[in-house]
Amino acid sequence: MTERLQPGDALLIVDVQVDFCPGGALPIAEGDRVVPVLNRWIEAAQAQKIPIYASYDWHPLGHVSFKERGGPWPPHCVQGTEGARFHPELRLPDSTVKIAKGVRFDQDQYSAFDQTGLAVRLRQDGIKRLWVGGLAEDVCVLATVLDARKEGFEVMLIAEATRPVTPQGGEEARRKMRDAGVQFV
Ligand code: VGL
Ligand code: ZN
Repeated sequence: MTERLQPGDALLIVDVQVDFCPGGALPIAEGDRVVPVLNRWIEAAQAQKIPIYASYDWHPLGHVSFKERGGPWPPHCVQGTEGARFHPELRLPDSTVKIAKGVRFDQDQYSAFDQTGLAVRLRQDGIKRLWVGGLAEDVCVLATVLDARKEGFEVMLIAEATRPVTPQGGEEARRKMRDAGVQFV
């Protein structure tokens, strides 16, 4: 695993938050299982001075994606709440670059690239290839990975470090990602 990380790589961790794990407001089956896997990747990245980026869903109260506004989701990852925190066992170093998303009042942002400027920052940091894990595979991981490919980054999806909202959604997401040139590891 470590010998495959190389200069120009980065680790991108998508939305590993309390609300997306069992017991949370929008729980994904086995969502918490990605945490120990990602911790190993975090350790490897740090050992090789590979930068780490972590996105987080950060919705205002009454967000447009919530059912109360006609959106598809129960309220989740509301700014400042316990559920919006990173999973307590995820060992993100202080040097992690964090990306807030889902903050707009008028639309959702599934992708960590959507109107965040992330592609610019990654290019400034000399990043060419992203190792990606997190939640959910068929929602925000999918959207993030497809945008990463559109922006010209190579993408390595860490299969054991992600879980879908639904199994069928996961299958479809993996097909779309494969078609977009994502490598699965
Ligand atoms: C997500 C549903 C709603 C995600 C975010 O991070 O995958 N899913 N908001
Ligand atoms: Zn959300």
